[in-house]
Amino acid sequence: MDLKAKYIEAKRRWAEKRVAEGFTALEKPTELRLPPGQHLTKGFPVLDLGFQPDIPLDQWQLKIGGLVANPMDLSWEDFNDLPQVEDVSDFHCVTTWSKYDCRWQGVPFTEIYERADPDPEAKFVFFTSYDDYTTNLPLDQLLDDDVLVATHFDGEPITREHGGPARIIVPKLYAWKGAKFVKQIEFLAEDQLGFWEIRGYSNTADPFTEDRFA
Ligand SMILES: Nc1nc2c(c(=O)[nH]1)N[C@H]1C(S)=C(S)[C@@H](COP(=O)(O)O)O[C@H]1N2
Ligand SMILES: [Mo]
Repeated sequence: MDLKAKYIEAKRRWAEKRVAEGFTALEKPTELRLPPGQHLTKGFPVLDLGFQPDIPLDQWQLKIGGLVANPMDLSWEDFNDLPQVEDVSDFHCVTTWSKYDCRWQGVPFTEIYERADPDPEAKFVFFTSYDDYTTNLPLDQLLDDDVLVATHFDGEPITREHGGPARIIVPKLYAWKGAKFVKQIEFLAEDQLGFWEIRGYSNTADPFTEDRFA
C-alpha cells in the first residue's frame, strides 16, 4: 500500500473507533496477544536512560521538520489544539514484560502527517527526546490507526517517569520504538539509526517474531 492509501485507511479506522462507544479492553485470545518470550505484568515498569527530564509546559515545544512542506514548532497550546483520540493497546518491552490494555489519549500520528505534509521522498522518521534519546521508524509503520503522540494514560496526564508531557506510542513494535519526552519529529529520505538501534537492537522490532536484536 502506498503511504497516501495507508494514511486514508488509518483515518477511516479512527472514525470507526470513535463510533464504537464503550470501547475499553481489547478482546483478543491470549495466543494472539502475548508475544513469544514475554510475560504479563500488572504494574508499569519504568525504563529510561537514568534521568527524567523536567519540561515545564510553557517551555515545551514539539518541533516537526525535515522533508516536509510545513515545518512546525508547536507550543503546548498549539499541540493541544490538534484533534485528540483515545486508544487502548498492549505494550511490549524487549526486556520481556508486556502490559495489556493501556488506555492512551493523544494526537494520532496521522494528524501530524497531514499537517506537516511530507515530501514524496520522505520514507523514514527520526524521533529525538528531551533526554537525548533517539529512535527511528519507517514512515509506513507510523501511519497506523494505533500510533499516537500521547499525553494521557488512563485519563491522567502522563507522569514524568513515563515520558510526559508527551510520548510516542507504537503498539505493534517493541516499546523502545516509542520515544518518551518527545521533542522533535524529523521526516527523512534515508533511515538513520536511533539510540538502541546503534547498540544492536533490531531495527524492525516486531514482538511477534521475537525480533529483538539485529
Ligand atoms: N526518551 C526516552 N524514550 C524511551 C526510553 C528512554 O530511555 N528515553 N526507553 C524506551 C524503552 S526501552 C521502553 S521499554 C519504553 C518504556 O516506557 P515506560 O518507562 O513508560 O515503561 O520507553 C521507550 N522510550
Ligand atoms: Mo524497553
